[in-house]
Amino acid sequence: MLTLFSSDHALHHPRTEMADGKLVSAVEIPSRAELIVDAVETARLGPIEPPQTIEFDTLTSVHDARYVEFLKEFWRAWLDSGRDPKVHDAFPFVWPMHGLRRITTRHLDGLMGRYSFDAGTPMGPGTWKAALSSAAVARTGALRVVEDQQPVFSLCRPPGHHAMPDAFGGYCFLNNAAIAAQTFLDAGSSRVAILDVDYHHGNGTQSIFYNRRDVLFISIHADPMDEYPYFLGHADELGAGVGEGANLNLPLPLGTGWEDYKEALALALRTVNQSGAEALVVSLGLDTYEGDPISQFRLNTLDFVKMGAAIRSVDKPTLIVLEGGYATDALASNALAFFEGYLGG
Ligand code: SP5
Ligand code: ZN
Repeated sequence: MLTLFSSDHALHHPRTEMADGKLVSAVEIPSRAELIVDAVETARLGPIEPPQTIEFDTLTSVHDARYVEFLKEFWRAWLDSGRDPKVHDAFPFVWPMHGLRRITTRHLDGLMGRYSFDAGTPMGPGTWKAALSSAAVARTGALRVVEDQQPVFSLCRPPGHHAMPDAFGGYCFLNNAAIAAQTFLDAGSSRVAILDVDYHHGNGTQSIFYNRRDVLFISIHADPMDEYPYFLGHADELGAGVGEGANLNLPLPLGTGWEDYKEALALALRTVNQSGAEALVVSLGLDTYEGDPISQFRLNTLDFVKMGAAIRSVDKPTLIVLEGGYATDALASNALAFFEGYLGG
């Protein structure tokens, strides 16, 4: 199996994040990707290649152009506005909630609020370049699936599935899975399915395609009544307009283990199989692991073998896109376990 990877991911290296009323150590850190790429190499899963460059127009096929421009110019604007260049992690702290106006201000704090939805996603000097490389890894992955008619692993970092059409959050800036799905459509697929197995609901991916029927979005995740991102990912969100019926959320209780998870996965896979989709994008989060530091599902390493095998039963051109997963001591073995199951040992 081909793996796509860009060392530019390391340009995004947050040190802190906001949690529990404190600045705590960031969990979405470069070692995540390094551990996985080392494991792919050591296990000889196949070639590891860098992505092609990605065009601005590709990004704006799923994101608002002014949002992308904001990301691109952010650090320059931070410095130009006289902020301390030694401050490594920038956070928004004010948002245009209902009753306030969703305008793009001159002041950077207003702009940051306009283009984000949480305070848990640090931005630094290299964030844009890293996010751009991650999107390129996803897009090139989809192109290679089309070209080679073989499954491909896009080892994306930073992750993407929380990134909204016009807002960053959840450690995500550009929606890699959405860019991959759009790439399949642009390459001739009439319909694409996205299966999101990250522990957290993929609110960004859902939002991008919510009014469309050419992309089916299916997500298995911790019940947002009890878990981030709280405000999307509930079972009654079915899609809207012509997209009604093309969105399926399967929220599960905190503490869910494989016995219950596999039932939801079976339903999700039946739905993919019956969808008429001509390609599959898997948003692979490894944060469903029992030892994940910010998550509360109970899958173990052997369960990832079963997950990989189950997903492989889908007979469609498939791209696997990395999302979350923060248990650095187990990321390599969990990723390899998934691919052991997926590639058939
Ligand atoms: C891609 C992805 O997995 N993003 C996840 C974003 C989660 N952000 C909220 C994290 C809140 C963690 N709070 C943990 C408290 C532990 N005491
Ligand atoms: Zn996650």
